Amino acid sequence: MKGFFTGKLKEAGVVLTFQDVVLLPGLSEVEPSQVDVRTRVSRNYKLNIPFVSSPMDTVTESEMAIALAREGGLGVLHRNCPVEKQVEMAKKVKRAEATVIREVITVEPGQKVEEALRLMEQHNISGLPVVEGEKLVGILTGRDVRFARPEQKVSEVMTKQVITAKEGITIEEAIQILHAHRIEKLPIVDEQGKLRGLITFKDISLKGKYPQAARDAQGQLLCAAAISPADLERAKRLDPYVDILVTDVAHFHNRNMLEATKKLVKEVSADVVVGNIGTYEAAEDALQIEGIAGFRVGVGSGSICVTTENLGVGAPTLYATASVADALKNYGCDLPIIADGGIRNAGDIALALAAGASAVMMGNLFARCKEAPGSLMAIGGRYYKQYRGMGSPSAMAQRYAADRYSAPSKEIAEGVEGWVPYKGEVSSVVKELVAGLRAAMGYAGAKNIPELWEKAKFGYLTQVGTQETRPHDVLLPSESWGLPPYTF
Ligand code: CPR
Repeated sequence: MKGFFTGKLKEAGVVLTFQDVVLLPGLSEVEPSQVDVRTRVSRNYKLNIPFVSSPMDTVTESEMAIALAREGGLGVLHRNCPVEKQVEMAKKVKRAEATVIREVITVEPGQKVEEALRLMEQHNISGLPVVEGEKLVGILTGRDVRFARPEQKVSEVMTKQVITAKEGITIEEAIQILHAHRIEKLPIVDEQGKLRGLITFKDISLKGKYPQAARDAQGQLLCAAAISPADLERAKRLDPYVDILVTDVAHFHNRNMLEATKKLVKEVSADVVVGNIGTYEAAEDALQIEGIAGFRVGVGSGSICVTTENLGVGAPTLYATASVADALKNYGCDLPIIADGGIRNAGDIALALAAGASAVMMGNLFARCKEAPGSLMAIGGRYYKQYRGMGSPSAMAQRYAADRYSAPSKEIAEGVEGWVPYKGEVSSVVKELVAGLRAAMGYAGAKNIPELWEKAKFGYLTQVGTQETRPHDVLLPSESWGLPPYTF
């Protein structure tokens, strides 16, 4: 008998999305507050919360990356800008809080006080080491410049007797010196008196303020940046300043992308996370690239995405995660998966993790935050932030990310641009999502993410059943009283 699944359609499998399934409750031996949400985001890096922000120009620049890393997550700096700007953003993240700052901003003794003041303001710092070549010859503090005239030379007002330390000093020793001399900055110098780094009181005190932060081995905040596999130059320029490079192409399962990444991985020292991919076969092919450090998965689920609507193509994030996890298991590979696109709340995060992801990437939920670069706007008495897809006409007009989408699709928008409700600081959004995730993992009986992979059981909802899983048969105060959304 001929039916719907005839001919080529016989091969059509069911492609499940977040809204199609539930996590079934399981025997729990932990309270939600005890659930451990720490994870691995790439081969060599761990996070304290499984959240990554999307590389989009209305989501992640330095401010978001700093705020999210302080909470224990990771920001991926967008690439819709010249490489210089992206490198500057990465440096800013690394400088935000370091035990020892390596990229020290300095002045020369012959420069004018006004130039030094400008540098201090531009980088939001309160003092500058003074160097002749690489040799430390003084330090210019807030106290030194307070009564100085702008046209004076730095050498006339700087403090010449600088308290310094040698390489290898511990934090505790540094605190003692800073305290004993009532100073805020401690330059690190080598045998020849050359400046090698800087320890500041501000950074040390911030470390205590954000104990949850995701940090590298030097105590600096973790930082990732988006690249195109075809732009080796950009990757190499970013490599010294970031821990992770994330390929940022809508369809990574493409011969050119695979070949270009093979070369790229050999040329950089950062972890390279590849994506986006959405199928078992794509994971198999990506696994042929030696040295990759993780996968970014999901095609067409993003909240600003019209790829599926306009082109009829997609591998929804939940399906993509489960497919790639399956491939990695069968190939005995334990690299992390980042589930990317379509996450609306803590429930979707729990589902993505349960399907095999180690972390989730979110654009929409983080675009709502104060730290996102999008503009803030009041509409009808409420605040909203701008949020746009990287394949939206306006983002593509900015040129740099246009190669995220293939040549013909540049004429077809693959994304939209709009507004999302303003939610305040990243810290409060993260707090709410973590609380929800812990509760969901508690229901599933999992005390950590690897246990969730093992224990999670999914249930499939019918379309009619989905209605029952939402509030129903009640008039909600947020709905228009004139038009009740549900019939009684
Ligand atoms: P949401 O969190 O908004 O649902 O999804 C964000 C993800 O959408 C991004 O991390 C990226 O993978 C994807 N994305 C960004 N711009 C896009 C366009 Cl124009 N089209 C399709 N996907 C896009």
